[in-house]
Amino acid sequence: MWAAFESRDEVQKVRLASLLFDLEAMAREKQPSPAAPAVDEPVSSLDALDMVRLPKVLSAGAALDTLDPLSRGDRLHPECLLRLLQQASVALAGEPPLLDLQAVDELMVVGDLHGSMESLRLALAACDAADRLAPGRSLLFNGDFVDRGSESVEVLASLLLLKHAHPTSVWLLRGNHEDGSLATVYGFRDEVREKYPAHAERIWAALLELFGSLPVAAHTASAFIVHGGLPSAHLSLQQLRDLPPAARRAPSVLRHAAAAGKSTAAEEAATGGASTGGGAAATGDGGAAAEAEVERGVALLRGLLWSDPVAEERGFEPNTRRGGAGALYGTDAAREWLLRHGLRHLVRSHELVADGWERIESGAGTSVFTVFSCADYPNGEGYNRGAVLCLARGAEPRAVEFSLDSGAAGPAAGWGARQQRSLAQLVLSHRHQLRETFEAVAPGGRVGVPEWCRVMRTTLGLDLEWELVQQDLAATVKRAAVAADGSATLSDTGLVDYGRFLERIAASGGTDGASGWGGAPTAALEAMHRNAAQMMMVFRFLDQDGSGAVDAAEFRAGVELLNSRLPPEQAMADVDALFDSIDLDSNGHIEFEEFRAVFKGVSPTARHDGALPAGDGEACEDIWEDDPAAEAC
Ligand SMILES: [Mn+2]
Repeated sequence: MWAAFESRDEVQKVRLASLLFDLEAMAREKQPSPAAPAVDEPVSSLDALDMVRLPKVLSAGAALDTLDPLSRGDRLHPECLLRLLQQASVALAGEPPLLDLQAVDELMVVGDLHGSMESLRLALAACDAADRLAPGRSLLFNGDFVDRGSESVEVLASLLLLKHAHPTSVWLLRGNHEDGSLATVYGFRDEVREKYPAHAERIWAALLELFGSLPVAAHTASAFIVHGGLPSAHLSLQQLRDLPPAARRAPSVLRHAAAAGKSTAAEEAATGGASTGGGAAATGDGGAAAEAEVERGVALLRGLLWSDPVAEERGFEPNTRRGGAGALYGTDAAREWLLRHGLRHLVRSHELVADGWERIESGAGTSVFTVFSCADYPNGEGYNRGAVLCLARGAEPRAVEFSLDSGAAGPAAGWGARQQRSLAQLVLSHRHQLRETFEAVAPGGRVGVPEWCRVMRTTLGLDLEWELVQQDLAATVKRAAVAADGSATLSDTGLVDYGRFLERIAASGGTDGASGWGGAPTAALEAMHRNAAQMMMVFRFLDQDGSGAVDAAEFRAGVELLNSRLPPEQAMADVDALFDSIDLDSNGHIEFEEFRAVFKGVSPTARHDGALPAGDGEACEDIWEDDPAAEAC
């Protein structure tokens, strides 16, 4: 049931990723970065002592020997990591975008790993392939190696070492998180910076190169394997074989048509400077046509990596759940496509499923499998099993499940604290809207459970199984009756007191419990609160010198950039009023604490005196609703 919640989170992250994209481009225009230092500072000898080194000439045996120390938590020496990334990029880029695995007798497919070394270890054990592979067997990792978990570097390095040791029986496909923009907002880039502070920029550049060298799909005699799925009915295997190399090399597939038209170079620079060759194509006479072809290739990639199946006959629809990236494809769409290509199974990953795998029957003997191999996703906080899928010639696909034996409470024990917190935040940021809606449907202050669920579902736009969380979130009112003999009985009215429910959420939603909003928030502040994550990122970004303050000019430039991406009627007006309302001490700078106060809701009463017109907040909200990824698809 948390899939809906996760995908909501993902929509926000996608928006954040494309926003960051533009902000980075903006900052570069404003303030060209100084030339990178030619030589990295050496890693201190003390640090280096503990680090795992790879021989210059890496044998298969030496590569496999390195898996153990990595799984024990040892760190690869930065120079060795760089060399591994660079060598792997060359090797992977030499493979076609569509891998032809028809000759493989048994293919084990591993799904999303998301930075979990323990899940990788269990997945390899489930594949019975920890260090060797029998002839005729292959191992395919179906993308999303990085992000969300804290061991993304080690997971990726392990996969590259496995690939190095078994170049013709280990296969790596690109996932939507093997993406410069997405991995910047989902934590992988921070992990690299934290683990390799002195080498982070060089390693990041090598990682972007690696992302752009990964193949994107594979097929056996009976199955098509890709991270997300089918972007449209028109997809053909030939189209994949013909994917323009420059499109495949794109360090991010999230770039949208508007930005691409403006400045491919700025975009490349924004994601870390990996050269894609797309810029070179633009210099010739057929430059525009070549660039358009690359754009189409990138859009195709985005569709392959981001699409999701639905278990209904629905053809193709825009994938609103993912902020518009990729498509939703129905069982009819999958069946028709598979039959047309003489295939039976579509094997994809990309979605959390409770047992680590899921099969959607799509009719006429065809099916869509989801394989997700990160157990207790994300980062050990969830409760799901992981699985791998075995595709053997002449046999039905077979899943092998595994779970992290944490011994902790299972899924029935309740929600993860993180999910509870996120949900409280979400309700808090829609408090006014919820109250209005409740009042409209049930003016008396109490609402029936089905109606409560409906209002929550539609107002928050979150397709959660609200019936299951209702009792936890908003218990029904109990009525005590005292009989003549003095005995008391408690009866359930079946009604939720929505006023009390919203008050309780307000009290618990603030990070320090008691403060909540401190007073009646304006709708505008509420709308801004809703976008806290994005605005935080904006702040951190605008604060170029790290002084902890953003001045009015910087603020204005940021808003203007965002306005330039919006239809005029949605543009954010009255930027000065907005700035002033955040600049509480009126010193001409927005300090981080001021900024944060707005989003944390511990806003002093000065915030509620009408300085911030409601319209601004709503326009602010619209920016994020206006998703560039959606435009492009
Ligand atoms: Mn994914």
